Amino acid sequence: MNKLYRDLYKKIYKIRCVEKKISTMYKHQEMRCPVHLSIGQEAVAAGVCANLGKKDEIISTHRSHAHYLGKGGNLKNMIAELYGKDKGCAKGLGGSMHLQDLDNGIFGSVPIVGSTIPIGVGIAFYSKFFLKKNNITTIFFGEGATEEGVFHESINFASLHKLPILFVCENNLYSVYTGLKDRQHVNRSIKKIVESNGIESHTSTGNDVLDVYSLAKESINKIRKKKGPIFLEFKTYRWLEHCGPNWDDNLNYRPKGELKSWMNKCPLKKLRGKIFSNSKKNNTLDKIEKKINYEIENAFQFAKNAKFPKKEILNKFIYSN
Ligand SMILES: Cc1ncc(C[n+]2csc(CCOP(=O)(O)OP(=O)(O)O)c2C)c(N)n1
Ligand SMILES: [Mg+2]
Repeated sequence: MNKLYRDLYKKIYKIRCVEKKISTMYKHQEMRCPVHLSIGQEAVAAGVCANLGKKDEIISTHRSHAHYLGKGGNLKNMIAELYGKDKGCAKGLGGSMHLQDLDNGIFGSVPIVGSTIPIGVGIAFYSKFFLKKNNITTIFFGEGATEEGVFHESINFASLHKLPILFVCENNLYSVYTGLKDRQHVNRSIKKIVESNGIESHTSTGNDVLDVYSLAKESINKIRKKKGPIFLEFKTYRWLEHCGPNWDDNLNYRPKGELKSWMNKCPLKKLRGKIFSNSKKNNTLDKIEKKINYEIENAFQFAKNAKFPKKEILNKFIYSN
């Protein structure tokens, strides 16, 4: 099987299965942090991160599992974080919305909507002008964050200083329960807004990982040639509730049939379809899946067996005493 297909399949399958497992295990009430699952949106994280090197940095939001895993974050430490254990990637003090793994270029995630955008711009500024590194910073955010003032200040600054940033907006049509039409003028185009700041911008479908991969590859190559920031908007859709492990189609905030039509565009099924039309060797996928399933089981065991942090560290990682 084509190596690219195999790598992308590994990423998408892993993200999907980790989140499905979180959704099942959450009901046992041992993970006590809120969880924002991105089942249905995996292709964006997988396709973008497949183009990034270990030292390229990413920064993410409340919905960060896919970005963390796509970028190669340590799975055991992620699950331990969700269980609030001392082996967690934020020492068990942060939970699902505070994932980080500096060894793999995962600077962090923060749940304040829009807040990570200027932080990402700061990382890129420091990297370009002080460290003089040739790496790029990818900032993931939802379309809701583009309604925050800080987004507009950040893109202006990034453009002015030609910073090596890939802005990735996952437009899943909703901010909590409020759809786009109740939040934005019908003619509002995020792409045009960003373009008007002098930044090359593209809008694309976000459920075909090969499309995401190609657009991200082309954009990242341009950024590496020091041409400044690029903005990508991917149209995608979250299947489960905004926050929590359940389906919420009974709440009626989505038009009838909308969820089903997006489930028909499942990123995992789409990629499987492409792999099978190009190769008959299904046993390669079976092997990949087995290995990942085993890794996930191990990570949950690791998290459950780990200890809770000691009380003494509670005040240790804050700015003021
Ligand atoms: C500044 C701020 N306002 C409101 C919230 C509450 N909140 C948490 S997630 C969210 C929705 C954000 O929507 P979007 O950026 O589209 O991301 P999505 O949840 O769709 O991935 C909101 C309003 C918050 N965390 N921070
Ligand atoms: Mg959204």
